[in-house]
Amino acid sequence: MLLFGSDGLNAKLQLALLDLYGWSPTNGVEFNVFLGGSCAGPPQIGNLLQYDVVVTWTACTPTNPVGWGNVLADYVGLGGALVIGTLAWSPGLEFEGDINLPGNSPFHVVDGSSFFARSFHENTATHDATHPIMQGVTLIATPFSDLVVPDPGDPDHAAATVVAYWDDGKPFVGINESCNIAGITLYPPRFWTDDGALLFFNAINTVFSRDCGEPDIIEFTIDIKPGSDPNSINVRGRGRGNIPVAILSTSVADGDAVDFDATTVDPLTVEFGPDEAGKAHPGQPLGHIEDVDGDGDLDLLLHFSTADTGLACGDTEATLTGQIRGSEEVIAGTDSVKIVPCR
Ligand SMILES: [Ca+2]
Ligand SMILES: [Ca+2]
Ligand SMILES: [Ca+2]
Repeated sequence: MLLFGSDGLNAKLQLALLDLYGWSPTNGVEFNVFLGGSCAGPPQIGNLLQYDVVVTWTACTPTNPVGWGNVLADYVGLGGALVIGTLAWSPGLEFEGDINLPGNSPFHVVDGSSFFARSFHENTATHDATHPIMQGVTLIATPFSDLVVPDPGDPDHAAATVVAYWDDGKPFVGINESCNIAGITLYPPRFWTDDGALLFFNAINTVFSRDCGEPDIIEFTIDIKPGSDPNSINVRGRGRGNIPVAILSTSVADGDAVDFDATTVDPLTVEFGPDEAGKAHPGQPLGHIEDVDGDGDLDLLLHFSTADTGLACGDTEATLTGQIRGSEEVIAGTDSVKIVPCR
């Protein structure tokens, strides 16, 4: 692991990490620390590639911030893993260049800065307690932090995940979709309290392993073209139109395998078919809630444009995915299809 710190503030982090890793000269964890490193000009890619993980810290104005951002992006592109710690991901403090391309840094660049003391208490702060980065992290305070970790409303960073917020609701910890670049915003080691080093330890291990944990996928039952079997899909000419797909509610009491209430599915999150078509009529946020299969419980009926689904000759089944309203839980169901006309 290679650590670039600024302002000489990395000594406490280094010592804490060595302690957490049970470091000894023989355990194979090699640390290399550049004091003041991130204020200087960017390193050479060949230097970075000697390390599995690079940790950077910016609480100063980097020399050649574009060069920094480009070489770090190159490093990750060549298989490296990165933890970016920062006081603020705002002009004058952040790395620029390719590291800010979509899919790389989970940070959202903000104009201007507003630094506040912040605290994180696991009992009161919004966070994903199951995320590997947050394991054992219960309490951190910091005298300064800017509001910089990802803005899910920013389309360039929509794929990044906010793992934790400070108690005041400002973003705190984020990670990119590939799980190889983590971002943490708090004023650095000299001042933080409690689990700050553990947070970095977890982040380093997470990006090293690329293991962000997978959300559980809830399997549910769909019926493509309710009332029809086989489910013939006409992919040509006038007959194409829309495909109705029912998400069926199930209940263990009725002899089904799982309890599932189809009316809790957010219709705006559903995707269907190889091209992941959204529901037809996106301007109408709701699907049709009705008892599609006549078994007494309410189901959710949605329609999809056949052309948008990407279904084509050779396909024998189609999958619908989505999310439960107000939840990160991913759901998926699959049913058979018979594509016509096909020779
Ligand atoms: Ca059917
Ligand atoms: Ca049912
Ligand atoms: Ca029903």
